[in-house]
Amino acid sequence: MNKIGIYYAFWTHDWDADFVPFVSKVKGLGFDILEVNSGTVTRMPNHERDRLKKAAEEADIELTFCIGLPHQYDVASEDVSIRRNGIEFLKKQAQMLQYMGARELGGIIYSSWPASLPENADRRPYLDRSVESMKEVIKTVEDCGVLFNVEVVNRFEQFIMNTAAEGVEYVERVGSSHCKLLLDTFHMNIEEDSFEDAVVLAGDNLGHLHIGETNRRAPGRGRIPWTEIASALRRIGYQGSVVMEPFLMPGGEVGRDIGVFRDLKGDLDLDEEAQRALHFMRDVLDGNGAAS
Ligand SMILES: [Mn+2]
Repeated sequence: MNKIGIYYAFWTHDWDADFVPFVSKVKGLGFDILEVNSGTVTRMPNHERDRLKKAAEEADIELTFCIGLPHQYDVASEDVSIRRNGIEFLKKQAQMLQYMGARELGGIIYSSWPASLPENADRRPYLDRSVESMKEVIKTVEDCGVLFNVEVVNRFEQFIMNTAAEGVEYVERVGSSHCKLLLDTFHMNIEEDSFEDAVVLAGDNLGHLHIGETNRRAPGRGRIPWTEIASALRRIGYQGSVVMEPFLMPGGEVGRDIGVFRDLKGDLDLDEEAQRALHFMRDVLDGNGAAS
């Protein structure tokens, strides 16, 4: 059975937050996982990390980590000093995961976010530099016994990989079982010809899954073909985490960076909505026909 989680920023306007209160919140709602921002935890002093780790252990909530690297840490940059800073930052994140007793980190960890290709530039040199940087980072990731999942995102947010096929090519070039793919249904909806084919193509390289509707509502409110996705996940024997990343509220850093410019929340109670989506996904992943 897949563990199901939710990203804390469903409830926040800022990326930096105290994650401890979210541990008991998601536990109370019935989730297995709380996904948090790894940049924040990497910058935390150890006594704050200890507080978060203890809260998660006591609640039996797994912490997973996510980040879109800021431009000063772009490991695909033409500027060697920016690449070096990014490589060192990612190594620190691997060490943070090990310290936290956590298993995995995902996101745009292969370049920066958001980013577009400069006019008339060739994508390949960025890809090549990214692979070289990740090959160095992944040695530390292996030493720490953790997993880095590169997130395939849509063309409006990144240019290095937009499809599962490009993601598979990337992780095969990195060539470590500690580097896998993160697919996200929101991005897949824009770029993939077929959800099923993309999941099957990812196969054993799929390390983590983000879920959300086409407009980033919580699962079960829109047009994403959940039964098709769940059946593809069963076909590849996917045992990894399934983490929802809904964003309903405009405003703050989160609203700005995610592009939430209208109120998608309306009269919804956020906790009830998260719990509804959790039950919906449990049903879908269990293969129950009730969800379509
Ligand atoms: Mn995502």
